[in-house]
Amino acid sequence: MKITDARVIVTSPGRNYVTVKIETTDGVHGVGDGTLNGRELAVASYLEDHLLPLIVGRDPDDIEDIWQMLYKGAYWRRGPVTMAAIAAIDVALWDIKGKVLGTPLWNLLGGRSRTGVLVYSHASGRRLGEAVDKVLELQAQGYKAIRVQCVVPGIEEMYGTPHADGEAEDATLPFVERGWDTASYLRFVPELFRSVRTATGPELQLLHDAHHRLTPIEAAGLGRCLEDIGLFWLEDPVPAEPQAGYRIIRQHTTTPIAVGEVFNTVYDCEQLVREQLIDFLRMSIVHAGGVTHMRKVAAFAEIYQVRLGCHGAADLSPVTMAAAAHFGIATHNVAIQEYAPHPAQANEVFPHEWSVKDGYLTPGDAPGLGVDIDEHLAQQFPYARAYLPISRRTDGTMGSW
Ligand code: KDG
Ligand code: MG
Repeated sequence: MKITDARVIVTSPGRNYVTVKIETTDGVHGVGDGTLNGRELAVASYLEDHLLPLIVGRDPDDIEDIWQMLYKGAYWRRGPVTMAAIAAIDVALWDIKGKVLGTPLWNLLGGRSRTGVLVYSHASGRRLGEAVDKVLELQAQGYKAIRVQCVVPGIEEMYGTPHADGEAEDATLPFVERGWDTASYLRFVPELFRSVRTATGPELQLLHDAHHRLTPIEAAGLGRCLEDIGLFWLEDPVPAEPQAGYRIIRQHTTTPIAVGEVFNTVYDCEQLVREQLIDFLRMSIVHAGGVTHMRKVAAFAEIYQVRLGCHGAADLSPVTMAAAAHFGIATHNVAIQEYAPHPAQANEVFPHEWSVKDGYLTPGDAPGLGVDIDEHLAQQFPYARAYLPISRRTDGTMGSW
């Protein structure tokens, strides 16, 4: 079997997605996601101009060899653009292998470790009461784990919460700056979670994303304040470039810590995992080199009792969610999967077998990934340039988004 054609499809059914479709001499095709929110065309060019010409004519069975060729052959290794592009090809090759062998991806990864992958959904509000109501609504729908974000009084627009006009937080054009005030945030979050916990009772798993906004000592204090809530995790408390900062958080609180949605190779998490400075790793198949690399990340983390809770915002396409479902079913140390529903048109462009029911994600039994792209429909949604925002603190300095 040989690869006969490989192309990139950029489409925007509600938001931008970059997809690779690989065709073979056997008439079987595979799909992979390479979406990098706000930088989609960089990945599309990397694929079209540099990687796809290298794979046409190769045997799609040799996934590991192709992965090594794409990773090492660039000389310039790692980075989000490179690793998303490699991931798109890698996942499409796993899809092809499953289809050729007539078996779902989870079966190629060692079979089932569980019957369903626990997911967490997002509850958010512009006011505390609204956020609590949303949590109760999702709990009633069967979700067993819910991430809670709420606009902090005094900060008008912020990460993970609806805008004043009711629209969900998203990448936009033009590029926007949002306000940020750490002191108000640190005062408000414990109050938010006390109200949520009182309303939900003890069993619901609660999560929160600080989205890289704090310093280590601020994060340590917040973690300590939230200990009686029993959070499932506090995510991205500090930016993860200086990783030793996580030692400070660890020394002060038992609130579990999740990090890593912006990581793209095992080297980005090596110290955090080896020193057991975190509890959950958020790396995802699309941003970390595909199934081939994420298997190695998971195996490494397992040795140190670090579990996976992969990134799954709606900017990761339904193709990545399919891959995550198979990976989560097969991989022993996957603890949870983020799940944010995709726009309705995206579900039409990417028809899929995976589903979420009663708080669990299952991949379905179709061979390969069980997801496809309707190319004709995709053409009706042209790419629309959009940027994630950035935050600016009350004193006028630039902060992290
Ligand atoms: O594109 C960036 C988003 O995916 C990210 O901001 C979402 O932090 C996020 C999360 O935890 O889902
Ligand atoms: Mg996050």
